[in-house]
Amino acid sequence: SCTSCNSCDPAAAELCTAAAEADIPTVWDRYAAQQPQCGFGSLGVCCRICWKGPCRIDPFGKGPQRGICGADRDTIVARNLSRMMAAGAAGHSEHGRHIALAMQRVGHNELPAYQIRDEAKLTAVAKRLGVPTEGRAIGPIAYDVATLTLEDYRNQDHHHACNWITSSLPKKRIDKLRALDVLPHNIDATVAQIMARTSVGCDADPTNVVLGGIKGALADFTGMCLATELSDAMFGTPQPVVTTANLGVIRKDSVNIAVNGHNPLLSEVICDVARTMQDKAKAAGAKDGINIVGICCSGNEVMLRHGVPLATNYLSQELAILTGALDAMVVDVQCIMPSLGEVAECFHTRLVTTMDENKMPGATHVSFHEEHAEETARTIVEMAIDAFTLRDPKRIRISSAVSKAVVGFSAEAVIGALAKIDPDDPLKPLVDNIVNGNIRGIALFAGCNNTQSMQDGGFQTIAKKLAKNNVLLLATGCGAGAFAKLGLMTPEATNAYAGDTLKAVLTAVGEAAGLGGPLPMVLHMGSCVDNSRAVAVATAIADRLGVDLHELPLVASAPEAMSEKAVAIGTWSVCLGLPTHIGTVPQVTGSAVVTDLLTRGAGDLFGGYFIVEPNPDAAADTLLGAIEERRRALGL
Ligand code: BF8
Ligand code: SF4
Repeated sequence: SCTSCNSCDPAAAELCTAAAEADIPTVWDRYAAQQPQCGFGSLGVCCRICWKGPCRIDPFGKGPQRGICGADRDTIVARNLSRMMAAGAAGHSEHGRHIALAMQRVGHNELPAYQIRDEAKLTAVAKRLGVPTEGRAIGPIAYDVATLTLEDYRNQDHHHACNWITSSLPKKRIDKLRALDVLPHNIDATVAQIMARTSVGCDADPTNVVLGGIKGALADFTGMCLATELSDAMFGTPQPVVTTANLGVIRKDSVNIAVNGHNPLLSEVICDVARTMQDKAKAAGAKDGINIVGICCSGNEVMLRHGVPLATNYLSQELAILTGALDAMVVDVQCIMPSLGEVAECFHTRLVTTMDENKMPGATHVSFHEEHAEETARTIVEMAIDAFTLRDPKRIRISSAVSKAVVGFSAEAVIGALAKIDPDDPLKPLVDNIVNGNIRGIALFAGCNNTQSMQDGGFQTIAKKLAKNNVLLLATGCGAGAFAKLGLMTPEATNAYAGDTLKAVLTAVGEAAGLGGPLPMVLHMGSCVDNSRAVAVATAIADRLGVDLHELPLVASAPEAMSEKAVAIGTWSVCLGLPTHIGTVPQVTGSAVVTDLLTRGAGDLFGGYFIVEPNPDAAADTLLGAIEERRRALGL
């Protein structure tokens, strides 16, 4: 590891040195410049909700204990937290709406760049939602599924919960959430209501405010389910594929184009168009043609569906440009560092923004709309080819860091692999091995990178310890990016780190599925939006056992949670009944009421609760303890 960049990714250490030499600040330099960070903000006791403020509560009890309007620390912390959940829900649900609107038009044959590539998935989704399929063409089915999906953004009857949440969870869980009045009836209305009730002079009861936020977190889950499932129908459901990860995937003799952000509507078409423009790139001198690489969740999306190599995850996105060989970085929405323009200006790299609502200083904006998707993608690829000819060979620093990664474990892929062992009852081998203890439990790794901790470090430590103790590991988002870069999504990692009984199960399933060896130690389920895939597997297991989700030996961990989206995800994970670890200290500890609600009270209401533990080794022990406690309660 390198102290100046605080990462356990070897590529980060390598390229941070390049940044220092070129005097280009990175995220770690800016982190250092921000120290010490504001204590009031860190505790969540700073309020800027109205212009009488900002107000802040003295955490030591000596100074002011109320804001000017009279709000106390609990109200302030609860409001700030709920607004983060609303923002997270808005992010994922906007992404979902974008996909649903596109699918409606695909259904009417209005978008030549897009098709329904996975008709079986669309049919399955339609059946789940109650859309008729018998004897119908795929176009009208797609139109109806998309229209019903958009009802989740439009319905005004608050007795009717969103279609996508009620069709994605065990009935017992839905009943529990309904009884607690936290089931969203309309994603947009839920987000708007959180903003309204947390405005100056409204909801001041901290528990009530947080319960409002929880409905927003469940709206986030709803948006996530629909975004994932409709994306699969349009772009294909991931199946296992062997690829590579880390900055070494950027090649000297290729036009390198990074897709960074989240929405596959853009990155899919870039991949399609690039395939048709290889000759043009070669004619410009790139003898290996065009090389698309991924960053963050756009990277995860195209990695799982097409085996596109993953360049890196959130915290080292600037370093991709520092290789001096990245010709264009194309971005859409979310988790794109505003610093990229400045870094790109130091190189020949073209930074291209594409969404009219997400522009950045230092970028060229190429406005993306689905009806002209191919044309737009061609313009962008041409910009990259032009930029390639402007490279400065003296500044090229191809990284040696690259790992093999076996990825693509959608719920369908996992069940498909299990079906090779028992075609009549695919879940049986998994359930049997959980019951007999060969697999102690399942852990989902999710979430971001955060400068508060060593990049990728917590993921690595916790995963190795859980695998050694025979816990089956799933991952999404930048957590999955960490594992891919570090070589932990390989059969070799299974052989090296998994406990004996887990190894035996992964080997039996991997061999039956024709992978010629064990499944990887960590199964890559996709981007952040694809966290719903893990819930789909859990729901299938719960339904088969006739139990609710909180009874399963299932835990989640986000060692480096950072974004508002992660706040929403962590919260719904708790509300679905999972012990949910976060390794970064959330901005709520200024309120004992809110902290207690999240770490204890939630357990009584939902069965799930937050575990805050920055030390990865201790976090692994706590998660193992939670798994064993659930096993005992089930009599296992
Ligand atoms: O949605 S894990 S840093 S890139 S928020 Fe962002 Fe966090 Fe990465 Fe993907 Ni998710
Ligand atoms: Fe201060 Fe109250 Fe205004 Fe917040 S809402 S800034 S606590 S006066």
